[in-house]
Amino acid sequence: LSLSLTACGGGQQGGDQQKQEGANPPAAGNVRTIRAGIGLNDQHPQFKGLEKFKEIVERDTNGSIVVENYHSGQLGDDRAMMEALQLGTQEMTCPSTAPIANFVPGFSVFDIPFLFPNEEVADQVLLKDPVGQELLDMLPEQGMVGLAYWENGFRDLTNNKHEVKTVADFKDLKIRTMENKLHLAAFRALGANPTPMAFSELFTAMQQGTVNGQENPIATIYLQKYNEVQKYLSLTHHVYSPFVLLLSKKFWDESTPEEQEIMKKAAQEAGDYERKLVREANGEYVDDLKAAGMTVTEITEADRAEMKKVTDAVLPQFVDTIGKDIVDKVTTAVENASK
Ligand code: TK8
Repeated sequence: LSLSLTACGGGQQGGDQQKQEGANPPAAGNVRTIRAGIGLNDQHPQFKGLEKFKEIVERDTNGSIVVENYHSGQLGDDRAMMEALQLGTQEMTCPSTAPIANFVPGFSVFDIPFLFPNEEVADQVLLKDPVGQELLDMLPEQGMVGLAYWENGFRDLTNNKHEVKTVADFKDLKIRTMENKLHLAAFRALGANPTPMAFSELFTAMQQGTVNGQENPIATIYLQKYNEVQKYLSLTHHVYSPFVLLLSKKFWDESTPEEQEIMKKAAQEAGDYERKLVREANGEYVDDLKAAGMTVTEITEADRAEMKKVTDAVLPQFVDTIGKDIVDKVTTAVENASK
């Protein structure tokens, strides 16, 4: 077996005695399983990222940690899965930061509309500025460990009533938002009639007309086939949603320092891969959505500035909850990265 592992593991480890010893398979009783669940389906880059994470972790721990991936809300919605992580009855999930803010309010800093001008600035703030790690460090207190930032992406608006170009067009749209107070307040300020709802209920809600609009990145809109129930797509890019790959603190604490290191590195590497796939997908699918019959509307810079002015007005009431310190650090990091 040691021979075949060497053969699969690549030649570069060939003469390394240390590594070969490490390649002994763990005793059967020591194998621990990470059950990872997400709300998106298995076509989404996020699921492919989880498959990459599985590949790396199983390889580098020589199978002492096994990863089982579940999609489409098979293990529950974002809130239920995070609660299961806290209880230690599920090991991994990868929600947007918006629902994480119900557990660690600081994450709501990323719910500030029109905060990031582009993906490069998002990368700089999340992956390079210390404030990204500072926020992840608040998770263990809530029974979760943040292994890495992944990407959901810039969110765009769809609806089934009329084209949305300007602030005035939001009026009376029944928009599903994530379960997040800042998102609710922002859409209310824009004149819409927002309803918070779990992602797993969204498709049916649009189909049945409980809501007539929603907002998510292009990859989600296309891969979840929202074009079947939504006619209008507006490229608002109103919020950038990071994902955080979360592990239950229980599983983390039961892991050796070597395993922790492997999981952390795998989370980052799989995240780089996922981010690349998401960006390709978000670029690619607008034309496919047009071809599928959606009306795609660009937002002018002037109209986007008008939207920002409206949503900026709700921010003061959230600063204390998020933490002024975090808001200042993130906005400064955005300014520096935008120079
Ligand atoms: C999937 C969600 C989704 C998010 C949402 O579980 O709820 O709209 O954007 O990607 O995390």
